[in-house]
Amino acid sequence: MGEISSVFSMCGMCAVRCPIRVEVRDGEIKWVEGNPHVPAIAGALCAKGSAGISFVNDAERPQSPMLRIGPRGSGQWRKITWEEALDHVAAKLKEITGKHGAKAIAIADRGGVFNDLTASFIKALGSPNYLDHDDTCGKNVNMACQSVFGYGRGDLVYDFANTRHIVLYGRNVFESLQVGEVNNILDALDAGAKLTYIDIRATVTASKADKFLMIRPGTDYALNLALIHVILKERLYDADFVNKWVTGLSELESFASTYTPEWAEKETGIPAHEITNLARTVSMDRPKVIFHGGWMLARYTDSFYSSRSVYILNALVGNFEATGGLILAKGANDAGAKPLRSIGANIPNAQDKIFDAEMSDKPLGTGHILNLYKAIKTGKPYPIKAFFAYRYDPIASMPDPDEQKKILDNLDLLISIDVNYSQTAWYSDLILPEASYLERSNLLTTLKGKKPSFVIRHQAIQPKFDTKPAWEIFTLIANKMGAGQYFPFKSIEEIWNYQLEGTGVKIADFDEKGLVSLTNEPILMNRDELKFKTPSGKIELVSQWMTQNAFASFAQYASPRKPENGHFRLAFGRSAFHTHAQTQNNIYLNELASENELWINQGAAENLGIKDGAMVEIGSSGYSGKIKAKVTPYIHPEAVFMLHGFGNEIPLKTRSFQKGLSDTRLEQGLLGKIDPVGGGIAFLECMVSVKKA
Ligand SMILES: Nc1nc2c(c(=O)[nH]1)N[C@H]1C(S)=C(S)[C@@H](COP(=O)(O)OP(=O)(O)OC[C@H]3O[C@@H](n4cnc5c(=O)[nH]c(N)nc54)[C@H](O)[C@@H]3O)O[C@H]1N2
Ligand SMILES: Nc1nc2c(c(=O)[nH]1)N[C@H]1C(S)=C(S)[C@@H](COP(=O)(O)OP(=O)(O)OC[C@H]3O[C@@H](n4cnc5c(=O)[nH]c(N)nc54)[C@H](O)[C@@H]3O)O[C@H]1N2
Ligand code: SF4
Ligand SMILES: [Mo]
Repeated sequence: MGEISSVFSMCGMCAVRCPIRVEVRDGEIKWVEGNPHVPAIAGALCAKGSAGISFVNDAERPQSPMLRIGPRGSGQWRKITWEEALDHVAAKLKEITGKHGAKAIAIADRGGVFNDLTASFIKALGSPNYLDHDDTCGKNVNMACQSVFGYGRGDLVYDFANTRHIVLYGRNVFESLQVGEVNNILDALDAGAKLTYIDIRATVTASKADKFLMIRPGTDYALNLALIHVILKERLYDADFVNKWVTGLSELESFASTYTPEWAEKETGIPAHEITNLARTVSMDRPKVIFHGGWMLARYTDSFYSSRSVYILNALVGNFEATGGLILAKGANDAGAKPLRSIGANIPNAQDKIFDAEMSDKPLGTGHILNLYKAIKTGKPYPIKAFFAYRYDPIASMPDPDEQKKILDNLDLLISIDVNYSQTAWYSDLILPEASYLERSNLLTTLKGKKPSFVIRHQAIQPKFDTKPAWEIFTLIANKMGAGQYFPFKSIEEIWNYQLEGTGVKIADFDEKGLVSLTNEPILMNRDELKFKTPSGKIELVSQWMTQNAFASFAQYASPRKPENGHFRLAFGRSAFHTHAQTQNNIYLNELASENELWINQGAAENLGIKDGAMVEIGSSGYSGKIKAKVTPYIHPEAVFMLHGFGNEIPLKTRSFQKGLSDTRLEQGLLGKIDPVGGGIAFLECMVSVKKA
């Protein structure tokens, strides 16, 4: 038996990418744990991270390039070599660009710290059409944050470890989890911080909260308007901070004047005294207070404004760049270091504009996935004929899969680059299988935060199957397409050296800990010299950016629709055991949670004669399916809830095939329903019928 070697890398079982340490012997993974050198991780992994070894060894994932030989979605494939696959891609792309130009190619990925590769690749092909998945995740929150602070959601980090009061709106931190964040929050709670949790149902996070407030679905905006009302009326805000850094306070004051706690009680179901009390309690702890709007506020048609109200509350308690508050994530420049060089640094920008640059009725920003679908469907403003879904599964992550497939049928080429048979891969013309995260290296990246560092995902073992890392797949395609000068790399080490040029850091510097810290001390701006990326350089309660785009900065509250009798609003979310729709087939995780069930309020269930554990039929215009009921007092009577990602329709994934029910199938007719300002998809505007099966 050979020696055990230790490799530092990054987990890939979800998009959090926790730093890990991997033990390898004789080319096999023997052990994976959280990187012990990272204090917030300290060796810890979640269940999904621990199941990573079984993912690597799982044969129920694509093992070589696969070319579709039957109709789309038929599951008829031919295994081909990489050479054949690349020739096929190049031939098809050349045919398409010959007719329609390079702009007929689009690529979408899940976004995140490695997207320099994807964005540079599409630029090298001469197309402006790169987009990420954010319209299905945090887009409204992101846009709301930008409108207030000028910074995006991802530019700010939460200093949980040092805070005094955490207010979470459906941010289920202990199940929809990030290991480091969980540890920091637990430490803060041990040190006496308070946790207020607002959700339509009692989650694990609710069970750890000092105060759980069950809210009527879709009414968080009403709650926040009342909190703002009390904070302004009682002058509870941080006057020094606000006077110095916030503009538009008097406009906010007159806007919020009628939104009293008593009014909000009728909307939200949360007693007025609880609202007043929350406003007063957080004010005593400011600025060490965090209002976290999570992602789930971002699922209704007014979510931009409810998210905006969360950031306004953060501004009023003056927590920006304060210990225990919201901190601007610092990068290499802030640490006085040279940033990693972008792969695309020397690639000229495409001459054409992105597909929705000039579309009318557009939400803030560009690169909206539903606008891409519009272009694919109508050929306007110009035809999009080739689409790469890289690390992205739109068919599983957006409403109404059948409607999506009809739109995608307008493409001449649909390629999925994935580690799984995703729903989108299954409908593609070609699957290019990426090596799993333990079998490959990635580009280096910067972990921004109070203490920025460069981090590495380092290959631990050789690929088990005929798969390749993304950097190599994109390099090979670029070469076949005559754009090889922009991707001249022969190995990942060449890429790393290119990225590190001028930084003074060497590849070997990552060996000891898996990361290279760029500072010893946390970097905080002087609170007297703050900078905001808004046009005025201040926190803008009345946003110039929104005004320029013809959107109001404050929107009157509109009460969400109440479901009819026997109907409920369909809510969804995650468990600690699964990542979206991608892990249900994992041997271990499947054992932990193999099906989803329908949470339904006890009183509502009694009215319908539904018993706990009995099968129920859930229906939604023309589609219906059955799962078990979980009857509980701990969910609001207007809503039912199920875990996302179940109801797999791909027979090759035998463990999860047809287990549980898919929430996206129930979201009939919702493709196209968005928040008109932020652009996020309004998944929760979905009403379903429920009856005994
Ligand atoms: N284990 C695990 N962790 C994950 C992920 C994963 O797939 N698995 N995914 C990651 C990603 S991409 C994301 S975006 C995050 C998501 O993180 P979160 O947004 O924290 O988690 P979710 O589970 O999606 O849903 C949160 C909650 O919103 C509640 N909710 C629904 N409607 C309302 C409402 O009107 N008001 C309020 N206040 N609450 C409401 C739901 O009941 C649910 O409990 O999780 C991340 N972490
Ligand atoms: N109905 C409903 N819809 C939802 C949600 C919901 O809860 N309910 N959640 C929403 C949210 S918050 C999000 S973030 C999105 C998530 O949906 P997506 O944005 O599609 O993201 P993921 O499902 O995390 O991953 C996409 C694909 O990446 C693949 N993948 C994973 N690791 C790798 C890798 O290393 N390399 C490559 N090439 N591929 C990899 C996975 O197999 C998967 O097919 O869905 C959104 N849509
Ligand atoms: S949260 Fe869990 S699955 Fe996600 S990266 Fe961290 S250890 Fe891996
Ligand atoms: Mo997400």
